[in-house]
Amino acid sequence: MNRSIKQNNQSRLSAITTRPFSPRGGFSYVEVLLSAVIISVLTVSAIKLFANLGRSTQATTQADIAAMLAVEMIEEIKDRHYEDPIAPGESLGPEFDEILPTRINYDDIDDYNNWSASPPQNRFGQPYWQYPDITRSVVVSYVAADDFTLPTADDQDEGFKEVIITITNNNNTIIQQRYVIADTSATLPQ
Ligand SMILES: [Ca+2]
Ligand SMILES: [Ca+2]
Repeated sequence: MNRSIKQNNQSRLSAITTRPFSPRGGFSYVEVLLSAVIISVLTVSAIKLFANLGRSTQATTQADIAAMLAVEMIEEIKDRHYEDPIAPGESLGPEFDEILPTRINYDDIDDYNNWSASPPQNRFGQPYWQYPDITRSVVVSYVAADDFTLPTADDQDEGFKEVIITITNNNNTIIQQRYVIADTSATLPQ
């Protein structure tokens, strides 16, 4: 405590207590009481701070898990063909022989359209039991070549598929990620 503050405190305290400030530098009764209040206020603040930090850490962890699940899914999807190699031009979704409880037979991007699993599972159908309340969903659609924000007319394929991956926890969306994947097999006009 510097001298000016000490002097200010002394004059203020002397107005509310009959006990004089100790000239030897010791705490008067009121000063100790004030310190106790300050310590107690600080303690309460610290408790609130740690409580908030706890919530923040939980939210961060959940966001991290959601981001990880979304990245895992898009990594898997972008490794698939743009179109089904056996039945190109079919409607969006898995082909007849690919409809299983798992994604094991998915071989093109739009096979993932309307895929959803809770808890999320890997490609082979192994559930991630550590995330029982989390749902991972995918929607695939065609977007216009000249404006990726617009769907194509009549689900025409203009060479771009939009993939939206949504991660929810008890129906609350944690993250939603949108990707546009181009048909790199398409030949450019000469
Ligand atoms: Ca397919
Ligand atoms: Ca397909």
